[in-house]
Amino acid sequence: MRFFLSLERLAAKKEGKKETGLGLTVKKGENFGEWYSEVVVMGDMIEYYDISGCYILLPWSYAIWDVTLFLLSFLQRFLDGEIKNLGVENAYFPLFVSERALVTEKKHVEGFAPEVAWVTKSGESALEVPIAIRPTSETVMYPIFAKRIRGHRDLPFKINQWCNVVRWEFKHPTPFIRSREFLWQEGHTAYATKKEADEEVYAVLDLYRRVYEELLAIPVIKGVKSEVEKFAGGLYTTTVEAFIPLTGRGIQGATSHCLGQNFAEMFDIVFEDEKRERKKVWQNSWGLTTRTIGVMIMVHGDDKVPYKDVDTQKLFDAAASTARQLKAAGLRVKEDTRDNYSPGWKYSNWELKGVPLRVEIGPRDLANSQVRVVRRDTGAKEDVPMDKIVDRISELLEEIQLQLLEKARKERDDCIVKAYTWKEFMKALDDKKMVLAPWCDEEKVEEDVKARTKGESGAAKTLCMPLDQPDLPEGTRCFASEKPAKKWALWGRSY
Ligand code: 86X
Repeated sequence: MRFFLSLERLAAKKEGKKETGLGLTVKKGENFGEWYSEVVVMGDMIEYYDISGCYILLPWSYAIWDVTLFLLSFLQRFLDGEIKNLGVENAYFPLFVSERALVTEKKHVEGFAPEVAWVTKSGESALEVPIAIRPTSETVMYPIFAKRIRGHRDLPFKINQWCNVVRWEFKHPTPFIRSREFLWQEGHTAYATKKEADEEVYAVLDLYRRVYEELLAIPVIKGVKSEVEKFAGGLYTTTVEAFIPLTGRGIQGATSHCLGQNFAEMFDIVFEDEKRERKKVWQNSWGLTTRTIGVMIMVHGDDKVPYKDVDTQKLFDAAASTARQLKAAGLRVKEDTRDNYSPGWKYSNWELKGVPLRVEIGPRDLANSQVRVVRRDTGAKEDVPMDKIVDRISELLEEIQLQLLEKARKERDDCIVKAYTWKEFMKALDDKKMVLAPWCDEEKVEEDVKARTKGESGAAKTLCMPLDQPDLPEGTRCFASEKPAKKWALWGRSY
């Protein structure tokens, strides 16, 4: 799979579209990689950059990230609001990490080292000590945790930050999905007891599920990562896993870790408990990134480029008044008053960008005091009296959101297959499915499955052990080792 088009070709395509009114040149189902590249560029979401793996997030896609804040703050201050509801405060830590801090926790940096980007010069002179750019902020934050946490009254200690991070990846980059710089929120918390830490891990995981399901209309599976796939610096890792039906790949949506006491040990984050005994804190960390935007495009994007033409009419006043009412009701509205494009071209353009509802106002509508509302998902059209637009449009948006989620969930569920034997497992993988299989939960067997499935499209791995476990009758055997099965694991190829 290649997600790459040359800058020149992309530019030519963009120009070509403007001149000829042509839409996407490839269908989602025919060449998914190329389709994705075209959508993110022609939909005005991404601009390429002269450093490989770096992308400009244009307002149209950045708005999703913003909206994940705004809409939610609108709908009870969602992600940021909910994080604050968990008692976590926002702060901002530096972009740069000293080498000394970075290597404090060896296990954590081990394996990641090749991905760390370093600043080695200022102007022409070499820096005395090179400085790393944060790939994640454990090593930036935890010295401060150690300093500020003294006694049990300082706990829990809960910090979140919205920021950029840099990981110099060498795998093929893909806009939003895998870029060398990306945006995220990273939450870092410290507790006196494991029980409190455990509770937060799952509270945050459910918050992430809600971001996917309630905001982006993407079904996810909550689960625990295997020992092989977990974050090595922590105790256990939980995940929300999404699925891209067309490529048959799972994708990690967000992650919530219990770090245990490893970092407390390394960074000496200790407190005096009620009995004046020195204790190490229990820590969590959790993050959700702009990858969410890529998953949304991959799951809900389509080939729709309509070309219906109507008379060009300038009914700006009616349009402005409609937009004003909708905005006052808290809806996001874009008035397209460009008169150098035909209505048909403009419809195509907004379809491509994925706007869920289009409101058209023509002379006939004006005469009848109505507007025409067109749903993107079903294509359904209806005439709505002007004095009912706010209520009706709010209702429609709600309906679209629910139907998108249900449609994506059904499509995802159709791609989950239960396999009890190696043969069934391989068949399902070949059919681009995710596989739910009884497993002995042994690391060696997991590595073995990876090795045996290695091929052109990448090895299969455990995506998670779903929290929601089907029945596992006594005597069920592992699909791979035929040893007694301990749990159901979800397997698949992934991003
Ligand atoms: C793991 C762990 C954790 C806070 C999260 O997943 C959520 C938010 N952090 C991140 N991870 C690394 O620790 C890491 C470290 C280095 Cl040095 C690196 F270059 C890349 C990394 N990638 C992931």
